[in-house]
Amino acid sequence: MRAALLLLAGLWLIPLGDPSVAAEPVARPNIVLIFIDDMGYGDIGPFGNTKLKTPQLDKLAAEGMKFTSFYATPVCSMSRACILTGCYNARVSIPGVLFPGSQIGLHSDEVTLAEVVKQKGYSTICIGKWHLGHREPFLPTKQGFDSYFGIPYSNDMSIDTQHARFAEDCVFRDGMTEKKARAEAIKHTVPLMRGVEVVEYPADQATLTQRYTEEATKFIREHKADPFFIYLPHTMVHIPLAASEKFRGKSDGGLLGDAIEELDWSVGEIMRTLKASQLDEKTLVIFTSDNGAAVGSSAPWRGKKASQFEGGVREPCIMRWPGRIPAGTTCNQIAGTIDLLPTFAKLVGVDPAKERILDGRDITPLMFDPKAGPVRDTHLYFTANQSLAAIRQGDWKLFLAAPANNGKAKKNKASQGAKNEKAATGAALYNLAADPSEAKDVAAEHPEVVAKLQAEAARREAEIQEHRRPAGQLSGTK
Ligand SMILES: [Ca+2]
Repeated sequence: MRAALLLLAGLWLIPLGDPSVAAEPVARPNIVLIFIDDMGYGDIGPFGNTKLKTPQLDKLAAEGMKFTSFYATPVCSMSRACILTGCYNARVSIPGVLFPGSQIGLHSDEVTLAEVVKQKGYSTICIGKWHLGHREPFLPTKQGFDSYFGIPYSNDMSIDTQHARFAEDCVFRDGMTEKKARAEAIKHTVPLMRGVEVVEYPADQATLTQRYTEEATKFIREHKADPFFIYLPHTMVHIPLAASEKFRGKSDGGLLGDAIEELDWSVGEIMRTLKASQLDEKTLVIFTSDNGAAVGSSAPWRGKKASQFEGGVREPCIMRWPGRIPAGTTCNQIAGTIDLLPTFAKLVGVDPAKERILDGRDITPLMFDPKAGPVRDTHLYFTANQSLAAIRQGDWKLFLAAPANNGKAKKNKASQGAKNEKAATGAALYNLAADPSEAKDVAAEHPEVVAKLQAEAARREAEIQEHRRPAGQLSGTK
């Protein structure tokens, strides 16, 4: 009936699987996006871990959809650029990792996830590790988030002694003073910020997961009536690992296990709060990670953090939205963090591609139908230096050359996964269906596939270089 009325009005309704889903053009769910740092594919129960207890994530997966070909990138900042802009990091000129001395950040002209949903009146908050520029013009509150609470970059870094802006009531811990903070940058000692000001230094990392969770649940309770978007890029499980007293020493997986089990608890608290607020059915919850395991497990894939093998970039991902995403299902199609922006845009009813090229695609067809065909059959693997290292098309994956040096990220002890790449030299072709662990280079047997993928890679990289957009610069710097 509704379709007929729309037809009479001159509109055409494209059926997408279940017609009751397709007939609802704009759903405007609340969105909670949980983005773990350095957690690998094999680190949690739903994706095969048998050692750690992750009952809340097991439940999330049982009530939602697991994605088994969900791509992020090898390291932190570039991964955040992808998830927030819907583009490969090379298109928005964000390198692998930014540092406390970095003068750049995500360009203010980029339209972030928060700015997309803001157009439809969403309340937005960023809680956790930002890592897209710590200088004031680049912070979350300048990129569409109403508020921000978290650390500006990785927890193994140090304070920007020159530019940190301390709140009047900043809590200085461990005998620290502003004078001492300005005098020396100490590794593994980072500021905790609210808005654009430092509110605690050094941040008490053992309680961050707990405090981020409290911030998120408070936000949910306070925004029951509005649509909202919570972006929760956790500080854990990047090294130095930490867990609160309640979880420390409790898991069978050392401090990493404790931290992961605390993150699982955090997911449970958020779900409990959504239910108590009667927002369960109105909320899309997404759980994923920014790159492969640093100290944990990327099993069954080859490689870990910083690698372009699947273990560096293919992440556990769970999406739950009762009544919309079929429960207990799995999607094996190619998808990834770059697809979230066009997907959110579709869900809230915004056209994000009007003035800019996006690399991601709307993956709602995958979310709503586990039998759906591919939305995009190609994925590009960019390096920290923003060059193209590999391309996947369908089941074929071609390394264009020896996997590139992942730049500064390699210096990080947590990035030792890069070592695992050494075996691959020159162009190498893998069939991910027949050989998911990328053990056997079959380039010599399939020269026509190599040639086709090389041509496609060259075409795609040339397009991105041609339409590349700059990173944000501080005024007065180049
Ligand atoms: Ca990371």
